[in-house]
Amino acid sequence: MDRVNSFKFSSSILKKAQEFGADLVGITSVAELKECPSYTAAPKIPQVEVGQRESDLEPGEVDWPAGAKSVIVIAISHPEDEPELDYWYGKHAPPGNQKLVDTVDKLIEWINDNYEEVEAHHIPYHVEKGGIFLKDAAAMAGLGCVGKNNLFVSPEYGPRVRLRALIVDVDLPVTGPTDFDPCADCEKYCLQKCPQGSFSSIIYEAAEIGQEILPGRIGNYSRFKCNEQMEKDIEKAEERNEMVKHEPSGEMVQLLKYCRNCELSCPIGKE
Ligand code: B12
Repeated sequence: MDRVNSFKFSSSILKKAQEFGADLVGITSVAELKECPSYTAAPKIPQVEVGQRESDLEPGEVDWPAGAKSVIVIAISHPEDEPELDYWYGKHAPPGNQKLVDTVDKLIEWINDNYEEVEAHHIPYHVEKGGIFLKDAAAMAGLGCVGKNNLFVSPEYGPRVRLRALIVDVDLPVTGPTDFDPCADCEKYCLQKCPQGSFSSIIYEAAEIGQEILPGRIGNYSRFKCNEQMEKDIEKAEERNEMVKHEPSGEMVQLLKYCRNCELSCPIGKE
């Protein structure tokens, strides 16, 4: 028995997360997550420079907080008819990201107020800053699966969600994984819609990476091609020079819209 009643704690946290804005919430264990495909593949997969900062962490290495036991992962829906949730406002991160940050912050504040014996940590987004692989966490927490588009896909919202997590130093009952797999019999609209052909050929072999579960499931997702599209999106934003007022800063900023074809083309979670 832990220092807190883990069943009571976990059922309260699942309820609170939804009250504070999460559309989906689940729990997985740190021990299980450490064995997941992204952790074992990342050290063997060349990384793209994604505005990469100086870091002492090796690819796939996580700066787990001391005593880390359970991951609470939340998802916030980013529906097609609310595209602005995903826009970058100059250097300001998308409003949807702010929603995720606020929800996790509120949860941690609630834990601190009600369970002072529990240590809770807000996990950063960037893996090189000690973040975790969020799609693996969401799949392990039973919120859905990792689809052929290499995105986490939920029954409720398809891949049109964004993820974030907090970690606590208490063993909690896990909520997953599930056997949900809508990609099995799908027409693979997502793979055809990528403007860069990021899924057009196998680039990672199971023997080379040392595991069967690969990017895009079968090793056909190229993060380099995908990243090229994002670079083009930045160029397009500069050409368009669409200036808007950012709230709450009040600054006039340039709007940046990244490609979302692999998620918007997915039929799952659409009526
Ligand atoms: C770095 C990064 C990028 C890089 C590289 C992407 C990559 N996959 O490598 C770039 C800039 C190219 C990028 C692009 C995009 N990204 Co990005 N990205 C990240 C980040 C920070 C880390 C991802 C990473 O390095 N993964 C590790 C590499 C080694 O693995 P992988 O390619 O994902 O492949 C693994 C999985 O597929 C896994 N897997 C496959 N099947 C199964 C089954 C099970 C059961 C499990 C557990 C795992 C598993 O195994 C593979 C390894 O062998 C995450 C946030 C985070 N902290 O997790 C966001 C994240 C993955 N990105 C996100 C999004 C939305 C995008 C884009 C749509 C761009 C956009 N408009 O925002 C594209 C889509 C790319 C795609 N189809 O995969 C979301 C995805 C949400 C979702 N529904 O899944 C995340 C989670 C951020 C967030 N806030 O929610 N991204």
